[in-house]
Amino acid sequence: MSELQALIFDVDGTLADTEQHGHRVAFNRAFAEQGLDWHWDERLYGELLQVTGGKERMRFFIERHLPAGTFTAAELDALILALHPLKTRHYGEILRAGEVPLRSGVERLIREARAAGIRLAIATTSVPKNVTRLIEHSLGEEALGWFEVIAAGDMVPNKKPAPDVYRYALNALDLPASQCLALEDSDNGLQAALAADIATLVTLNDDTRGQDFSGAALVVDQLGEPDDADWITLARLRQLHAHAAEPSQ
Ligand code: XBP
Ligand code: MG
Repeated sequence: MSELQALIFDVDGTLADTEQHGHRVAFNRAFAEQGLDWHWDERLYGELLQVTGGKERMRFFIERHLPAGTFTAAELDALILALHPLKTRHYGEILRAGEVPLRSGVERLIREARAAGIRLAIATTSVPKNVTRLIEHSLGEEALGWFEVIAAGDMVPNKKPAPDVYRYALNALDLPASQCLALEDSDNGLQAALAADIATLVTLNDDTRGQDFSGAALVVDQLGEPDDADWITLARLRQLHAHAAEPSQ
C-alpha cells in the first residue's frame, strides 16, 4: 500500500474564507476604481463562484448579466486584462490588513504534518501572488518555504474542475497521486482532485455547503481544534488515505 507522503491544499475557501470577504470585496473595489457601477453582492458572488479564476469569473458575469453587445470581443478582453491587476492589488491590501484569517485547524494541521515529515503543496486557480501573500500574512514569511510546490492560476491551461493544476503539483512533487491527499472546499475543486486520482477531504463553507461531494474521502465542516467536538488530526488523514486506497468491493 502507498503511504501518505504529501498534502496538497486548495487555498480559497480551504485555507481561509477568502471569497466573500476578500476576493469579492477586491473585485468591487476594482470595478469602482475603473469607473464601473457594477457591484457583486454576496448572493450574486455565490452564484459566480461556479466559475473558477478571477478573469474567467468576470467574463462569465459580463456575458451572462450584462445586455448582449455591451462590449465588443476586443473591448471585453481589454477590460478584463485591465481590471484583474487592480483586483489583485486590492486583494493584497485586504490580506495585508489581516482581514482574512486562516480557517480553524489549518495552521495546527500544517504544523503537525511538517513535524511528521509530510510534504506540503498548493493547488489553486488563484494567482500565485495571492497565495504567497495569504501565507506570509497568516503564517509568516518563513512559511513560504514550507510549501514545496505552489501550483497556481495560469500556470496550467485549464482551471478547476479540470485536473491540470493537481497534475502539475504531482509532477513537481514527483509523487504518484496514490501517495497524496488533497484538501478542498468546493465541488469544482473536488472534481479536479478526483480527476487527478487524488483522495480528497472536503471542508465545507457557506458557499459550498449543499454542493455535490460524491467521491470525497470525507466531508466535514472544518478541520477544527482540539476543543471542538470533532477535529481532524494527521492520524485521521492517514486513515482516510489508507481507506481510499483500498480496492472497492
Ligand atoms: C478559487 C477561485 C479564484 C478566486 C479569484 O478557486 O476561483 O478564482 O476567486 O482568484 P479554488 P484570481 O479555491 O477552487 O482554487 O482573481 O486570483 O484569479
Ligand atoms: Mg476553493
